[in-house]
Order: sequence, then structure tokens, then C-alpha cells
Amino acid sequence: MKLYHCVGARSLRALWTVEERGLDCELVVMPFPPRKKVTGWLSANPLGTIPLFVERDTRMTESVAIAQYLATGSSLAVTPDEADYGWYLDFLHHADATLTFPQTVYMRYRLFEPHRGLETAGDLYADWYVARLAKVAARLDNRDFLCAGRFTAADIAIAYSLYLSTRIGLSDRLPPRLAEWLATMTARPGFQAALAREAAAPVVSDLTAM
Ligand SMILES: N[C@@H](CCC(=O)N[C@@H](CS)C(=O)NCC(=O)O)C(=O)O
Repeated sequence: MKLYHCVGARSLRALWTVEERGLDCELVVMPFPPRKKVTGWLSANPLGTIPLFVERDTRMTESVAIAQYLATGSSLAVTPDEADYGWYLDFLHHADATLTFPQTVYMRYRLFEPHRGLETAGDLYADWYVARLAKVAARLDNRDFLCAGRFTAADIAIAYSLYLSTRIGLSDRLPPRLAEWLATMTARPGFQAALAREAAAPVVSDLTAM
């Protein structure tokens, strides 16, 4: 197994799952955005995005799908015979489709490309993100984990979305319960191991040399 990653990017969901499970997975850390900074990246992943996960003929580019794939067969997965299976699938998809997507619009137009004059659109998508935290906040009001009464890949997928907001200046917009929950998630040894691993890895900017 090989995971291509950029520090702090959505691929952290996959790396966190690797570390929670203690899986043997090679890690390639690249500068962001690899589309512009890594020779050979578009050959490896024609989308140009991060992550890319490779195992034999399987090549996956969706961070939540990779986390789900790596969780399968362990307690990190919720199985179809469990009562919370539907919740599990829903939160996995909710993580990127509803909670990460609006943050990327904010990042692009408020933080990375202010010269376009679309900062207001970015700010409106930050508001959109904050409003849509309501579902996770309600679910965690009386729970430690999103589903099945244990830590699962759904917690990884959603916690990364909240973690991203702390990296882009939106942490003060998290409801107190979600800030508290995120602190417990990021205190996990698996998450800390993922952070240590991404920080320690050499940064590769030419894949043709590998
Ligand atoms: N839905 C995909 C989105 C992948 C994605 O857009 N990744 C971002 C980084 S988190 C990226 O590569 N952006 C840089 C670019 O598009 O050049 C996922 O969850 O992995």
C-alpha cells in the first residue's frame, strides 16, 4: 500500500486510519499543490488532486473512500448488520460532500485568490459551512462517537473536516461541543502518530526520480 499525501490535506483521513490500524503503508509526502509543484504528479493522478492511494491495481482518489476501505474488517468499520450502518454511511459522505466542500470555496476565494475580488463568496461559504455543522452537533450532543458507540471511520472523516477549519482560521466558529469533541479526537494516539509521520517524512517533488 502506498499513500500520496500533503501535510494537512484531506489525505490525512487516510493516514490517520493507517495509524489507528497500525497498517504497513508507504507514505509519500509532497508539496502543496502537487498539481503545480510535483513533476510526474498528473501522470500518477490525472485529477491532479491529493490524495492518491495505491494497492496493486486499485487507485483511489477520494479521502473518505480510502479511510472506509482501510477501516473495512476492523472495529473502525460499521457493518450492514449493525443498527447504525445507515448513520455510518451518511456521516462518511457528509464529511466531504457537505462539510469540506464549502471550506474549500472559502479557502480559495478568501485566502488563496483574493485578487479575483470574490472574497464575499468565500465568506458566504464559510457561513454555509458553519450552518451545516448543526447535524453533527446534534448527533454529538449526548454521544462521544458518531455511530455504533465506538470510534469509527465516520469519526475520522468528520473530525478531519473540523480540523481543517481550525487550520484555516475558522476555529472560533465551531460550537463549543464540537471544539471539545475535536480535541478528544485529535488527542488520540492514532491522530498524533499521523501528524508525527507527516512532519517527519521527506518532501518529494519529483516522482520520476522514485
Ligand atoms: N473529494 C476529494 C477531494 C480531493 C481534493 O480536492 N483535494 C485537494 C486538497 S485537500 C486538492 O488536491 N487541491 C489542490 C488542487 O486541486 O490542485 C477527497 O475527499 O479526497
